[in-house]
Amino acid sequence: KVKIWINDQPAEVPEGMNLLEICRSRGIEIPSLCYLPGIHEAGICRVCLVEVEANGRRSLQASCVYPASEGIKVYTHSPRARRARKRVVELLLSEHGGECPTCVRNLNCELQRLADEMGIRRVRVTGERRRYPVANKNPFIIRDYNKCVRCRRCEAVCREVQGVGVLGPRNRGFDLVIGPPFGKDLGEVDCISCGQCVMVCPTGALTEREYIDEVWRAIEDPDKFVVVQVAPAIQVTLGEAFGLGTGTIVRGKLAAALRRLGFDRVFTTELAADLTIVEEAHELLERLKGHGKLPLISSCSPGWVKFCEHFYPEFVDNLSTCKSPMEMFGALAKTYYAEKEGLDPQKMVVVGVMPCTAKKFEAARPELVTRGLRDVDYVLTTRELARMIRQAGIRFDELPDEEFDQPLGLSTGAGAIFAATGGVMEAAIRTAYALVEGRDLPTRLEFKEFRGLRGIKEARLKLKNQTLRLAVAHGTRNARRLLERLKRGEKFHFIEIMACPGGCVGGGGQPILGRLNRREADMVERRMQRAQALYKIDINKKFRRAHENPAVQQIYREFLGHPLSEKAREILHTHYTP
Ligand code: HC1
Repeated sequence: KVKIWINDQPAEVPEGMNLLEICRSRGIEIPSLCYLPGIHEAGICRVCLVEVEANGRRSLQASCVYPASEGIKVYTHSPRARRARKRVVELLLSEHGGECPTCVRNLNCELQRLADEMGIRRVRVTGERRRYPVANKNPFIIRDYNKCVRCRRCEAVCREVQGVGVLGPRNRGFDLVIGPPFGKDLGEVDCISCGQCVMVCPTGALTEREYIDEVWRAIEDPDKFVVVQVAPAIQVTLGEAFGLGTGTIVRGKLAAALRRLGFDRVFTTELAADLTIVEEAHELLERLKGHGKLPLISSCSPGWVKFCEHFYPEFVDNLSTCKSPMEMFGALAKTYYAEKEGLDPQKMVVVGVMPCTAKKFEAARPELVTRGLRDVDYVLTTRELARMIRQAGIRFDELPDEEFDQPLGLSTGAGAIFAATGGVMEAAIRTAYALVEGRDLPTRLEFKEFRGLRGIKEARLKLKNQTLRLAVAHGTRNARRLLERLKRGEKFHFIEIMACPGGCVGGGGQPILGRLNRREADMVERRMQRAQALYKIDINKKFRRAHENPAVQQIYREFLGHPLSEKAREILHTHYTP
C-alpha cells in the first residue's frame, strides 16, 4: 500500500493500481471512453485526464494508465483537468458524424453522454471531416466509420476476449480507421459475427444489421403467416431495455408484447432446445458406442461454429450434427406445424428473437435449409425487439403476463438454462443420465460444476460403467485454450462451447447499457444476475429434463418417430464443411 492524496484527502491505496480504478472505488467518477477494465487499458482517448502532482511537478495524466505511487497528489476535477477533458471530447465531436437524432444509439451513446456531462453546448473546433461509406455487405454487423471515435475497444475485445483479432488500425493520423484489414467487410474476413465488438462500441459505429422493417412488412402482409420464436435468454434480459433491473424475469410480458405486435403465433425456442437435447444426448450415446468422433462438441452457438470453421477446421467433424435450437424450430415450424395446421410453408415467415448477431449469419447459411425453404427468415436481436415494442407504443412494464402458444410454446427447465454457459451440458447430462440409468429413476438434476463464469469448467461424471470427461468453455478465447489442449492429446467425451462470454446471456445482441453509470453497467456482474434468473426459472418448472417435455414427446409421436430417425436426421440435423 502507498499513501496518496486525492483532491486533498489522504488515501491508502494499492501501489501500482491505476488512478481511475482507485477513484471509482472511492465514489469519484472520472469520465472515460477507451478504458475497458482488464481488457483495454491503453490511455488512448485521453478523456480520463486528471492532474497529478509528483516530484514537485503538476501535469495532466491519463488516469486509466497512471499507477499510484507514494506521495502523489491527484486532482480529479480541477479547472485544468475539466477544461482539458472538455477539449478532448470537443475534438472527438468535431470529427463525429453529428447525426444523433437518427442514430440507433441516440440517448444511449457514451460520447453523447460525455458531452452532456461536461456541459458541451457548442463544438468550438471545426475542421475537415472524412466521409466514409457505411460497410454493410454482410447479414450481421454494420460498421459506420463516420461514427467511430477510434477508442479501439472493439479491437481489444475481438483479440483479448474472443481470441479472433480481425479488427485493427488501418492508415495513420487523420486517416486512421479501426476495422478489418485491407478495407474489407466483416463478412469477408475471419469474423465470427459474435457481436462482442458491438457490445463495447461506445457510439453507433458498430450496430447489428436491422431487420425490423422486413418483419413489420411480413406482419402487415395478409398473405403471410408469421411465427415468432424467442430464445431463452430474452426472458431475463429484455426487461433491462425498459428500465427493469438486471435479471428481471419478463417471460409473461414478452409473450404478451409479441402477440400485440401482431405475430400470428408466439412460441419459444426453448421447445427446440429440449428437442436438441434429446437428439444430442442420443448422438452422444451413439458416439460413445464408437459411431462418430469424440469428443462430441455442441454446435448450437453459431459464433462458435464459425470460429471452429475458420480456426480449427480439424474439429468440424466433432461438432454435433444437431442444428441449433433456433434452426430446428424453424424447420419444424415449416414442416410439422405447417402440416398440423394446414398452412402453406411457402407463406410462412419464421422470425427468431435472439440475443445474438451471429444468429443472423446462421439464418442465412445455405446448410440450414429444409425442403427448399430457409428454416429461419429473419433474426431480431433483443435490442431490435425492444425498438419494435416502442414503435408499437406498447407500455411494456404495464403488460399482463401471458402464455406462449401451444404446442411449440411448451418447455422445460432444461431449455431455459441453455442460455447460460454450462446450461447445454447440464441439460444434456440430465437427459443422458435418464436414458442410461432408466427414465423413472430419480437421477441427479443439478450439475453445479458447470455453472458460473470460470472460463473453462471441467468435471468427470460416471455414466453407468463409464467415466465421462466433460468440459465447458465460453468466449472463443477460452475455446481456443481448450482446443489446444485437445490437440496436445487430452481426451474428453463431451464439450460445450458458447461463443459469447457467459453464454447467450452475454450475447452480442443484448441491451447495451451506455446510459447507465459505469458500476451498474458492469458486464460480468450482469451476466451472473441473468444466469441466476434462468436457474430460478428452471427450479420453478414442472418438468426439468428435456425429454419430459410433453410437446417434444408429441412431436416424436406425431411426426418424427424417434430420436435420430430418418426424418429427424432430414429435418433436425445438418453438416458443416471446413
Ligand atoms: Fe442461445 Fe440457443 S441458447 S444459442 O445461447 O442453443 O442466441 O438464448 O436461442 O438456437 O435455445 C442464442 C439463447 C438460443 C439456440 C437455444
